[in-house]
Amino acid sequence: MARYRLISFKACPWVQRAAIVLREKQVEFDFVHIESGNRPDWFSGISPHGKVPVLQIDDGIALFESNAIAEHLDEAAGTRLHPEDPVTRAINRAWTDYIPSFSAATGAVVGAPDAEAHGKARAALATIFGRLEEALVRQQGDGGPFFNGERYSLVDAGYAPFLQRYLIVEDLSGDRLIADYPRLQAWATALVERASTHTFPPEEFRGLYTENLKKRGGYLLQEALQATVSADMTG
Ligand SMILES: N[C@@H](CCC(=O)N[C@@H](CS)C(=O)NCC(=O)O)C(=O)O
Repeated sequence: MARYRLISFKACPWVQRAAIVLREKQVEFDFVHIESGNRPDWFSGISPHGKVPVLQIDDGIALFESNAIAEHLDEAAGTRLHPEDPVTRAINRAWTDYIPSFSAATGAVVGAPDAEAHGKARAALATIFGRLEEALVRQQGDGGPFFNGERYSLVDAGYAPFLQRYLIVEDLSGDRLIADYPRLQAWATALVERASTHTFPPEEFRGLYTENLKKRGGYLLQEALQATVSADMTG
């Protein structure tokens, strides 16, 4: 069995996607957590884009890009997560290709500097949520809770980190857009409840992620995060 090392920033959603696939496949691996602002010299030698995740196999080959890593692991280890039917598989790949758009849209809602920009970002996110809701209705039929219904897939592994973060943002802000999209809400909940989603205990991760949100600033969470800063200072 190959030996896997996953080079990581602790709160990176793309790293988490790779880690989820490793956990779903029950493949043993070691995390090597590094810091964005303090990269070891060897990192530039194995990461052509200077990004994490990198999956090192047997101290030799180093794979990069979370989607390529997920696809490789699906072929190389354990039971396939991709559906067998070629058309369904293509649909799944189309929706994993959509993850960067989804991530950018949730990021825009969090990072919008003022009320006007936030309103626009929220409307754009609602359109994306609507598209995903339709896709879930088509893929799940009467089933669920995962993207294709009962069987967990690479689409689930890809969206889980972003839906987990988005639910934390909604929790902090009290702005519950996802509730208008029942399939999406149920999918997000099922993913957060799944053990493989979590690299850190949920409360610890919430703390890590909240620190990142504080650094990002942004109109939506200004008040909520101000309240946590005050609580930190008094408690
Ligand atoms: N498309 C890449 C995105 C990876 C990515 O953006 N990773 C971030 C951390 S979450 C990164 O390493 N950014 C470079 C930096 O922070 O300097 C993937 O899917 O692996």
